[in-house]
Amino acid sequence: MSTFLYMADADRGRRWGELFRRDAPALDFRLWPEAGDPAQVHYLATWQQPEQLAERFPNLKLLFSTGAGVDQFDLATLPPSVQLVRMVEPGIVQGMVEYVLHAVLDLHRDRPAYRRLQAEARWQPLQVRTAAQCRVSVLGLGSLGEAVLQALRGLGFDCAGWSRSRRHIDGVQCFAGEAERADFLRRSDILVCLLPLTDATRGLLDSALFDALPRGAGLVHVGRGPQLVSADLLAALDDGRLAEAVLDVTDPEPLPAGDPLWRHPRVQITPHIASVTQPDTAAAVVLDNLRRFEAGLPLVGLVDRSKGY
Ligand code: NDP
Ligand code: OXD
Repeated sequence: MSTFLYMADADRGRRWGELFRRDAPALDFRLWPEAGDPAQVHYLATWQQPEQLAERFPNLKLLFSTGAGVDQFDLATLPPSVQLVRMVEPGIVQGMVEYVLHAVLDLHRDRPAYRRLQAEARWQPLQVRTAAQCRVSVLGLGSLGEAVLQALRGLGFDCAGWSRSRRHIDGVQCFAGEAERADFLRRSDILVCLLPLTDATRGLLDSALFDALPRGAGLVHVGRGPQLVSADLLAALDDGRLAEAVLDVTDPEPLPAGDPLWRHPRVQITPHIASVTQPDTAAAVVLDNLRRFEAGLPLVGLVDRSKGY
């Protein structure tokens, strides 16, 4: 009998267990540390790559990330026989859509400025613009970026997206690759980062990128902390190149109490909660992937090791 080992948050894991026992009773679902016979562990779901994975689980076939990102895995040390699958499930998509819509609307409707005005008991209307007058741009057109753009488009924002390869999304101006990056940035009143962390995206949100945005742009960063050069962000906020920043991810995490980002009046921080995998929808997607694997069909969310995401 194959074992499916769940090695992440125990509360959510218990719910995965109920669903697996109900929908895949032939599978031996186990919650870490009750791993059973390690040689029977064919499937593993985890957020962090366990040390000595190959030695501990010599017959592992599929490794599921319990998150959408896989930068926490060391792809070089994963045996070639193990396929890595990231989380592509409706619950995590919905959470991200909610977070980004909230952040974009907050910036678009000048809520940070009104909070500052209220703190001074000042009644001062600012110019009201409609969504159609606000150009929102998303870095990354994957499962999350595309869903976010469709929701923003539904609210009437003027939308664009940027990816490595050419994508087509109805009603969204799609840009691709380095050659089109400057044009993309130039039309970004609010820039949302939803890129995976790779060598190519580390440090991408830096002074040069902020220079390429319209003066006074807003930033919503929900990708990964190391994509942002914090000192460059603080400088851009201080000299007015950027107006506001909403950061859900930082480097390091947790952000140390003394970090100047915490106290900057134009920075809003949340502790990497933009979106979280939801057990019910995630378990259904993983079970479907197991059936696909058995049938030799392509897996949903299979990581391309050559690209790193
Ligand atoms: P996907 O892998 O589905 O999509 C990634 C997108 O980024 C693709 O469009 C890809 O281009 C593009 N991309 C990657 N590298 C580059 C590059 N160098 N230049 C231009 N475009 C690039 O990822 P998801 O949408 O599922 O998730 C995105 C990220 O969101 C995750 O990796 C994670 O870091 C973050 N995340 C954050 C959460 C939070 O709570 N803050 C929660 C969940 C995820 P192409 O289409 O050409 O391949
Ligand atoms: C994820 C995350 O990648 O939580 O799912 O950031």
